[in-house]
Amino acid sequence: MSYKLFKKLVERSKNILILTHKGPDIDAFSSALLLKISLEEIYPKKRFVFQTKQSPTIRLPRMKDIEMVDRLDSTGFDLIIVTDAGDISLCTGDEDNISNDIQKIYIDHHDTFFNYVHGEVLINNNMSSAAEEVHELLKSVYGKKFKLDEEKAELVQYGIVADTGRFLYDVTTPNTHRVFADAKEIADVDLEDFAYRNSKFPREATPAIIKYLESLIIEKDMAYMFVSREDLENNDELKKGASTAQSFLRDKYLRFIQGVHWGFILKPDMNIENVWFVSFRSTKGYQDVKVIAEELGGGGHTYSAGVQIQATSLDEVLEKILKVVRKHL
Ligand SMILES: [Mn+2]
Repeated sequence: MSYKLFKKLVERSKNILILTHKGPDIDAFSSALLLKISLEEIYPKKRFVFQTKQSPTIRLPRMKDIEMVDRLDSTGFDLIIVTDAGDISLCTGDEDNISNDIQKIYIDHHDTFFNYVHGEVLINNNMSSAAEEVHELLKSVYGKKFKLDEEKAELVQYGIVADTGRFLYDVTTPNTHRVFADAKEIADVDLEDFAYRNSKFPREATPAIIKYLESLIIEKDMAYMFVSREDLENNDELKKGASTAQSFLRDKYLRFIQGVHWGFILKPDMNIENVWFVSFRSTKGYQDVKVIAEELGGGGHTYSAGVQIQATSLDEVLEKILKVVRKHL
């Protein structure tokens, strides 16, 4: 199966490029770094390069192993391994130079599946995190040759803790705890400190947070917030802070209002005209937002789902969403 194919493909390659998704989160960095430093130990004669265009927002072990680039470039590589994403389109933009002809392996854990063409390998056992996927892959393929040291053990824990919300989310399985326990035995990560550092956001996001909050509308037990494309286009400060504001309010505000259990938050795609990102969040025992996202053409999980919608104006996109949402109110 794909574990065997992974080994075969790595063994016949000399120059291996490791990539992860755009706007990498902690699990993306942790899984890619874990893979890179482990494979380097197992194959000292091969070259492994991990390219990204952004650096982590918190300090991670072996961060110096990240090659920061302005554009991703696969020239000179004979294999690409992607972690925490199931398709190259999630990793690259127009400025990048990634060849279609190079063999690709995806190590992912998300529910979204793509169409795989000849020469593309997918490893996805739907685990808690890409870090857990990489750990299980390496352990299974390389046995004792894959050894957790302090740095690797920390990366495993950071990836798992970040993607399970400190084991709160349903993606946590008994195996997640086993992998975590093995890593914790080698290096003890301070979870409280990590969670605190990981939930920091830049103060520059404040104007965008205010803008979003001004838009807040509550209907029954559902709340939503939005900003218009014009708001962001005409104000650089808002434009810069919009993504952070959106994720902060989505995860820490929306469904914590008394009487509210679910809702959505809307953000225009500033790269593609007429495209909007909608993120839904819900609470156990209340609305299944996956159903709503699917009805709109998107997908996700019961309590966390999303969709991209095409619409020429804020009014139009809100109308499209609310038409579906109100059926469930
Ligand atoms: Mn992940």
